[in-house]
Amino acid sequence: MVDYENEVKKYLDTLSAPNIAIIGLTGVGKSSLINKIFGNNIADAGAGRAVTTEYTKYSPNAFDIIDLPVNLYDSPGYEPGNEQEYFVKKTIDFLKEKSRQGKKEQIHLIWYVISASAARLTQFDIDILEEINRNHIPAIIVLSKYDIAQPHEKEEVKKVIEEYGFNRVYKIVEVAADPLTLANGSQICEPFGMKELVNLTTELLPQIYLDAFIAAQIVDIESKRELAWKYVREASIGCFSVGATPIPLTAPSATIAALSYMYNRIIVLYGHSNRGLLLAISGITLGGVLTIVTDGLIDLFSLTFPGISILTGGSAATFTAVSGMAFTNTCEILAIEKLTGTETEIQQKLREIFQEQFGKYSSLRISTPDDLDRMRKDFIDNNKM
Ligand SMILES: Nc1nc2c(ncn2[C@@H]2O[C@H](COP(=O)(O)OP(=O)(O)OP(=O)(O)O)[C@@H](O)[C@H]2O)c(=O)[nH]1
Ligand SMILES: [Mg+2]
Repeated sequence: MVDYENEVKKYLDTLSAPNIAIIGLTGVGKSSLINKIFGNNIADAGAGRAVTTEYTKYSPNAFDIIDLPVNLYDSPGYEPGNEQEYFVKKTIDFLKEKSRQGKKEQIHLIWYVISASAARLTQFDIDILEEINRNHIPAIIVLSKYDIAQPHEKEEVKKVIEEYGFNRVYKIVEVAADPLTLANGSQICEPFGMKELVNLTTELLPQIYLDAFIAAQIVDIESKRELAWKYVREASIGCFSVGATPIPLTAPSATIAALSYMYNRIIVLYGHSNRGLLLAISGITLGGVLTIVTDGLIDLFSLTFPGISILTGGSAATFTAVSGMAFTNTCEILAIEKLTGTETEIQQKLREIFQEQFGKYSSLRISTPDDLDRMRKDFIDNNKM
């Protein structure tokens, strides 16, 4: 019996988590941005004065089912005109100290947040941005509160950014993480710019941090699906390589173990999602989900390949890909749909969802790696949410 809970945790430990610092004046919307991108209200957002007073690393929310595989550092709430030099020094010291601690600890990316409605850059912004540039730390300038900025304010802030040449060194993205609420309780527009920020971030982060970052963010489900495909593809292609271990159908636990790395990678991708898998299936851990799903796999094997007891090459690749795609779809469904009922009912629903998804692909056959690559587009497109 595979201990999935433990397997998921062990896999999480192998992921390299990027260090992202979110820097900007107090009230520009740093916490709101963090909450929108990583969900679960992990950051303290609020109107009023300096909510955050030190460079703080956000610790995972107590309600989180798995640790957030990203380390977020939020800048202290600094108000213009108030001990400016002290705060600039504090920021520079923080960045230097992190960098001194080595590659794993250094800040890998900065989201530098400026309120578009401020129509200007403060000396604090300029000093910090220049320091970041001198230290060659990748950064993105986030123009926040774009929903309430007047056209002349937007123009003004961009003009100043150009005057200092920051537009040549930094990408700029316009966002509204928490648009203004009207008297009738609705927001003046939908939040925007979050996906753009996520996409720019994936362009700037070193490769080794991408899996963790894409798993941690919750605004770009398509990028999770793209990555899930990569995991499915790698596992399936592995079945063709010379000397690949056959998947022995006769030993159920070995069968599942052979595929568990792929399942772990996929479920961790969706552990943080719009609603969070935890909200979707109350009381069941990620390991529990895996156990329920994989318990049903043996029966699905024999239905797909009647009379075969050892899978090798094409049939192993087929089974790996079909179960991997079905599992990805199941995770996506769990991430947006809340399963309700008693524990037994929830488990039953979960089994049914997986079986239905498995059925969608079970007539596919893969004989060569090319067959697999031909399936990619359908998988990515057909099931976009
Ligand atoms: N209109 C509008 N308001 C926003 C937006 N983002 C944040 N706000 C509001 O701005 C206020 C401050 O937001 P926070 O996210 O707490 O700002 P912060 O940068 O974390 O502030 P400190 O922690 O004090 O440094 C809150 O009332 C938010 O609702 C936005 O995109 N548009
Ligand atoms: Mg804050």
